[in-house]
Amino acid sequence: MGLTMSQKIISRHLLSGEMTAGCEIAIRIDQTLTQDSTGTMAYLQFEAIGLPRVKTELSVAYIDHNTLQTGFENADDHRYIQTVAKKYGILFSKPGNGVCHQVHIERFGVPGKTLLGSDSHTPTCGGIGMLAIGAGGLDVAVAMGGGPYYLTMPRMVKIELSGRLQPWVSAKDIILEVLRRLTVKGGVGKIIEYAGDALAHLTVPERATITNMGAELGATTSIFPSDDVTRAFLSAQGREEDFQPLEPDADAVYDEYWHIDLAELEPLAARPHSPDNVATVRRIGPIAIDQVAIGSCTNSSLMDMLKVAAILKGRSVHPDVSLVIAPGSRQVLNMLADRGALSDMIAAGARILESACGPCIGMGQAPRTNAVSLRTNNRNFYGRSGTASASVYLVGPEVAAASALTGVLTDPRTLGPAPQISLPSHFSVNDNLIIPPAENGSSVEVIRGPNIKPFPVNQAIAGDIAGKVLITVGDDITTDHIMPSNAKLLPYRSNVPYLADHCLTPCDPEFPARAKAEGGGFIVAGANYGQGSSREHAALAPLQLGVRAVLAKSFARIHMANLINNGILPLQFKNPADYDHLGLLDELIIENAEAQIRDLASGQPLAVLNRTRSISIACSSDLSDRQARILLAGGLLNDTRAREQTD
Ligand code: MIC
Ligand code: SF4
Repeated sequence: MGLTMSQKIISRHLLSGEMTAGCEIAIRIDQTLTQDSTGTMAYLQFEAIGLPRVKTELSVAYIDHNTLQTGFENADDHRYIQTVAKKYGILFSKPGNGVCHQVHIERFGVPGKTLLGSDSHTPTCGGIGMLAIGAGGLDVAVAMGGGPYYLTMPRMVKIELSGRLQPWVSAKDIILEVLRRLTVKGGVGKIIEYAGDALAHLTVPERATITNMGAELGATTSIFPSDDVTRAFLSAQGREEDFQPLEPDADAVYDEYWHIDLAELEPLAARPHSPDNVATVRRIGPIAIDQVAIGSCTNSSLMDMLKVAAILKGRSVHPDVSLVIAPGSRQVLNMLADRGALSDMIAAGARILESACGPCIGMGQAPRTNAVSLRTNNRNFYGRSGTASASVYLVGPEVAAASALTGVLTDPRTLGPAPQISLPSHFSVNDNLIIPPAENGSSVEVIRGPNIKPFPVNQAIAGDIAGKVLITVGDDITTDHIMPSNAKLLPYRSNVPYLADHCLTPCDPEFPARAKAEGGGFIVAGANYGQGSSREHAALAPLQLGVRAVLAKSFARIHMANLINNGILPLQFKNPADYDHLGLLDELIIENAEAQIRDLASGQPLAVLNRTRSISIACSSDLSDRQARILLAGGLLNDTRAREQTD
C-alpha cells in the first residue's frame, strides 16, 4: 500500500509505535521553534531537564509576540531567552526580525524534515512540505533535549484543489472555504494533505496561508507537496540546496476526501467569533468598519503586502478607519521599502507597525468599544483583539485593503482589475538579526528578571480525587477563554501565579476566587475544549488554582496533551448527555484514582461519582500507557525525573 506525504515523513522519523490511525507513535524531531510568549516557560522547563545543549539539528528562539515594552517584564523575558539561547545552542531571532512562522519558512524550513514549535501555527511550514506540528512548551523542551515527540497517529485527509482562482480571490478564501466545510472541530486527529492541478499555480506563501489556518481546523498539521514551486521559493531565498521533493505515492490511501474547484470561490469572511463562521463578503454586505489590521503569520508575506500596497497606491484610507499594517518579517519590510511599496502604504494613510504579531494577539491596537475590525489574521475568538465588545471579521488582504479605502466591508471585485503580483526571483537575504549561539555555552550566564516566577509542578496521584465543580462551560471554549492573552497579561507568561487570577474569567469572572476558596476541583466543559493556541498556560493556570480534572465532551489535541503533561486528568463523557448532570459546586469524587487511571489506558471507563446528585458518570479518555504513567506521576517533568533516577 502506498504512503501519503506525511506517512512518508513519519516513517523516516518513527521511533516507536505503529503507523495506524489512533495508535500512539513517537517521532524524532529535526528542528524546533519557540516564540517569546510560550518560550520563557519552554526554556525554564528545558533548564529543569538539565541538559548542557540542545540535541536537534536546528532550534530557533523567536521574539515576536511580546514586543510592546510598557514595563520591564517583556524586555526581561527577551534577555532571559537570548541568554538561554546563547548558552544551550539555539539561534536567537531578535525582536524586529519578524513573526516566527514567516521567518522560519523564509530562512529555515526544509521539505521532508520534522519541526516542533511551541505555537499552534507551526504547521505554516507545511507550505514547503515539512511535517510541522504545534505543541506545548514542555513537549518542545523535551524535543530540544533530543527526546521523542509522542502523538496519536492521525487519519489522512486529502483535499484536492482544481481550477484557477478568479481575480481578487486568494489563498485566504481557500482556507476559509475549508473551514466553512470542515468546521473548527473537523481536523481533530487528522493531517490535511493538499493535492490537485491547482497547486502548480499556488506559490509557497499562498500555500503557507492555507497550512497556517489548518490550526483553526484543529488538525495535527497540514502539508503541501514539495515540487517545482517549492524549489523556486527556496532558490529565491538563496537556499536551493535545502530542496527535497515530496509527493504522495500514487496508491496512497486517504481516510477522507474533499474537492474544491477554486474557480467557484469568491471573497469570503469569517464572522465573529469563530474562524468557521464563514460567509461570502457579498452576503454579509457593506457593514461599516472602524479598523483594518493587515498582517499576522497568515497573510504577511511579501506577496500579500505588495498586493495591499498596489490596492492602496494613489488612494486614501477612509476617514473613519484606522488601517494598521504589520509586514511579517524584516525581509518583507525591507523589500517593501526597496520597491517603493512601503511609501505607497504610508502615503495612503496606513499606520506601519513593526514586524511582529501585534494586533493579532492583542499586543496593541485594541479597537474602540463595539468596533467592527477586519483582520487578515487566523483567529477572531471572543476578546482576543483586546476589546471584549469588538466584532472581528477575518478576511484576505484584498478585502482588507479595499474595505480600508471605502470604510465598509467591500467585495474587492468592485474595484476593477486586480493587481498582478508574482513571487520575486530573489528575496533580499540579511540574517543579521539572527544571533548564533556560543560555541561553548558552559560559561554563559543566564539572566533572569524579577518577573520570572517558579512554575507550578503537580504531585503524584494517590488515593481519591475529590472536589467540587468549579465552573461549567459550553462547546468550543478556546485557550483565549481559559488563559486570556492581551497586552496587559502577556507580559506575565513567566509568572503563572499572576496569570492564574485571570483564568477562565471571560466565561466567569468569579472562577479564580471560587477555585481558590474551594481548594481546587473540577472543570466541566462541552465539545472541543481548549481549541486554539498551544499555550501551556491554559493548563498551568488551572493547575495553580488546584484543578485536578476536566470533564468534557471532547478536547482539542494540543490542550489535551498540555493537561496530561501537567498531571490534570482530561476525561471525556462516555455519554455526552451526562454533561447536563453536573452543576456548579456539585461534589465529585473519583475513588481509587490510581487504579482507575491505569484501567482507562486499557480502555475501561472511569467512574466519577456525583455525590450531590447521587449518580455515577462514566468517562473515557484515549490515554496510552505512557500518558497514564505521566498522569500518575503528576506530569511529564516528574515522570522524566523519576525515569532518570531509575535509569
Ligand atoms: C496564538 O496565536 O494564539 C498564539 C499567541 O500565537 C499562541 C501561542 C501563545 O499563546 O503564546 C498559539 O497559537 O499557540
Ligand atoms: Fe502571532 Fe497571531 Fe500568528 Fe499567533 S496567530 S503566531 S499571535 S501572528
